[in-house]
Amino acid sequence: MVRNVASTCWECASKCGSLISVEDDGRVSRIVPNTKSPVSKGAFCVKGMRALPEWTYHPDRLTHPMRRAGERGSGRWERISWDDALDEMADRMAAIRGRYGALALVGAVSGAAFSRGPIMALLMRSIGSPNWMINQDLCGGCRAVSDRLTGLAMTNGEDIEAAACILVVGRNPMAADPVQWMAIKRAKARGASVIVIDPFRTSAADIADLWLQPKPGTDAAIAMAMMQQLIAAGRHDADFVTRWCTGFDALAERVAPFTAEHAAALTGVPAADIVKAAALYAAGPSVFVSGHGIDAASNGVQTFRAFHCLVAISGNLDRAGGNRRAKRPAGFTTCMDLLHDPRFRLPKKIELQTIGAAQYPLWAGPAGWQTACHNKSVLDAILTSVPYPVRGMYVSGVNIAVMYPDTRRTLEALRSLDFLCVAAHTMTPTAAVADIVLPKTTTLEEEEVDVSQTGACVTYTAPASTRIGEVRCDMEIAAGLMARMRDRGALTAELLPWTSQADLIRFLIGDAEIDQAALRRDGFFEFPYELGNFSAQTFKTPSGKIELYSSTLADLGLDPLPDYVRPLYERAAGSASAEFPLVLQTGQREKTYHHSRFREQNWARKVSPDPTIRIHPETAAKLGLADGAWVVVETEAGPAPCRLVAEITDRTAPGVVTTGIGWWRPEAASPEFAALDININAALTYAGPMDPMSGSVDTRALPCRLLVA
Ligand SMILES: Nc1nc2c(c(=O)[nH]1)N[C@H]1C(S)=C(S)[C@@H](COP(=O)(O)OP(=O)(O)OC[C@H]3O[C@@H](n4cnc5c(=O)[nH]c(N)nc54)[C@H](O)[C@@H]3O)O[C@H]1N2
Ligand SMILES: Nc1nc2c(c(=O)[nH]1)N[C@H]1C(S)=C(S)[C@@H](COP(=O)(O)OP(=O)(O)OC[C@H]3O[C@@H](n4cnc5c(=O)[nH]c(N)nc54)[C@H](O)[C@@H]3O)O[C@H]1N2
Ligand code: SF4
Ligand SMILES: [Mo]
Repeated sequence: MVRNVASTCWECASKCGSLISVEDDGRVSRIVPNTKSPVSKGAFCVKGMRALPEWTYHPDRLTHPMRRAGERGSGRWERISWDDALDEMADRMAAIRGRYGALALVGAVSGAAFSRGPIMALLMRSIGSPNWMINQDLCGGCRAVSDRLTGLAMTNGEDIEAAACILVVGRNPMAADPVQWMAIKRAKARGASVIVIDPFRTSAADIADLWLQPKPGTDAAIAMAMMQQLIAAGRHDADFVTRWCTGFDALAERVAPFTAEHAAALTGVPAADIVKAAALYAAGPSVFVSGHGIDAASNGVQTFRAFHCLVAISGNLDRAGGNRRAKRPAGFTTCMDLLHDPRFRLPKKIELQTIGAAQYPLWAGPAGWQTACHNKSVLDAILTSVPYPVRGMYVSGVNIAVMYPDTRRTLEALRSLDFLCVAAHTMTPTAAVADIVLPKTTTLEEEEVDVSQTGACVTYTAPASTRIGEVRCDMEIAAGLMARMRDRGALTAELLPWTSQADLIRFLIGDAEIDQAALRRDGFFEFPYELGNFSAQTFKTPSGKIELYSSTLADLGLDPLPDYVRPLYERAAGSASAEFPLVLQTGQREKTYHHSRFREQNWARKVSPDPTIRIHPETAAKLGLADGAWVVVETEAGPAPCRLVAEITDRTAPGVVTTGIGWWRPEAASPEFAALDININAALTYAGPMDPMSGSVDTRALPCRLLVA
């Protein structure tokens, strides 16, 4: 008898509602979208439908713990029991802790949005180390820092359904977020206007009423000009500004020189289009849909500050058709809440030693967004012992070797550790250099409860499939390690009090008024919330208001007002040189893959067999490049070249070349599985320059050149 389970796909942050068919043997045979989900409304993607079950039941799935049996990266492993794996992990971590101190141990995950984030953070804190790495400096770091500084708390709360105007900036929803993409298409069909700002002609640009194609990294000038237009025409929301914002006069003065003509000169977008964009946006309600295209950049926080101030002065915060602030049922603890909860913290003097907290206090350490480390500084610490030695690492939920810039240096750092343990689903380039590899559950085998902003409801992910082999989830691994560190007298504090995922979920739900039977039956539970309750749900800034002028930035000696900061390729001395004349964009999402995941799957490799780089016909002609030819890509500051396949298309601008991310080949013979060859991060530097507010480096707008391979 087939069992039907309502669940939520957790393969990405879109959190689509799913209906899962489970066979008698406990295996999942079918996954379809749940049209009743208020989050996704029937949206879904091939990763959730096909890649996730194939990953779960793939013959290459890691099914038992393994210990390295040869040199690092030799590919020789021996099967060991969980007891042996956890005992060895505890012995080696306790030894490092004894010799160098707890701070020499670091955890690594992708971020705090999944429960494995706080589990890792609280595990490391219990051991006495505030150090855990997240890859968010390469992801949504700039928007998060800006959002917090400005006081909006609006990430993911786009109310596209009720918007009259949708402003899409640096986002490719068709590939990255089907929930958003379906919502935009529905809004468009009912007559909403769509503005897209993107150097690349995306599918969203194809359906837009207005497509602005700026030079990469120049978007802040458009936002500044849109504010200038609104303020000059008196079309900003003066009541909202007076009641809830500080620093409006200073902002008005700052944006005054940003006439449409001035912005046009900076961005290459016609002034008339900027005027039109401002007029469409002013006739709201308008929703700002932003993406990675303007994040992960050394001017990223200032770019987001400009757009966030635009949202604020137009009164589009927390109103129907605007950007909703984060909501949760009273009594519910989110993963982010857990990280900041004083009951689960180390003493401040220890947390202040978090790697990177001194240089980037808005990002790393106790006052940082997710309290994590600054990643690049951790890699430096491993290689140089500055500010102190880092000798051991436990990685779960991130493929560091492929996804961080400068693959060679990242691998060098990982290989030089005294101890590295990696939890993964298949052998990855990161796991390949570990001492111990642990087999992880997939999200078909795990239970998660979370709050979705998109649908303002609690979502439930059911452990639908029976587990394959001896796989364990993060909470179980952490609990096993906690017990062993306790036995060895190697715990500083008891900050991870749960021993099962069910315990943790009970804690997160707390005393929130949630019908848990309905949540588990339907895969979601909607809760009532209020919009615009600014007196009750206050702004978390020093002034208690939305800070157009940021007092925190002023205190740190940084620019308290948003501004246009030129992109790297215009800032670097001698760039735009004959040597590196092109501008490289990385990270463009593909429907088939999630970052470096699913590369072992034949169907995906058929759809997308090789990493491509998109080149305008004029640029290709100048370089004598043919469609389908392998090209060598070098960036000006990058450590080494990589190889990609030329795809000639007029969707990109002349001189701007665009590639994806996450390439490696599981079947490749080298220990790095081709991550040093066809992975764009092999050609990128992680050295900076860095955003002074978030510590992010540029993963786009990089001076580069192409050579025929
Ligand atoms: N299928 C799939 N979906 C995913 C992922 C995946 O790997 N695969 N990853 C998920 C994750 S973690 C993330 S962070 C998101 C990322 O997804 P998105 O936020 O959509 O980010 P990107 O695809 O990197 O880039 C979006 C757009 O930004 C544009 N862009 C580049 N530079 C600039 C610029 O200077 N200005 C402007 N205005 N636009 C620019 C690019 O041309 C691109 O069209 O996707 C998520 N969804
Ligand atoms: N140059 C460049 N670099 C980038 C980007 C870019 O645009 N350009 N994008 C950046 C962005 S936005 C992001 S979010 C990062 C993504 O970087 P990663 O988070 O490293 O990307 P994934 O490939 O999804 O890696 C997940 C890995 O964790 C393992 N894993 C262990 N436990 C779990 C689990 O419980 N669930 C899952 N799903 N996996 C687990 C998986 O086996 C897999 O190997 O890359 C960043 N790097
Ligand atoms: S977009 Fe795809 S991978 Fe992401 S939650 Fe939805 S179905 Fe899963
Ligand atoms: Mo991301």
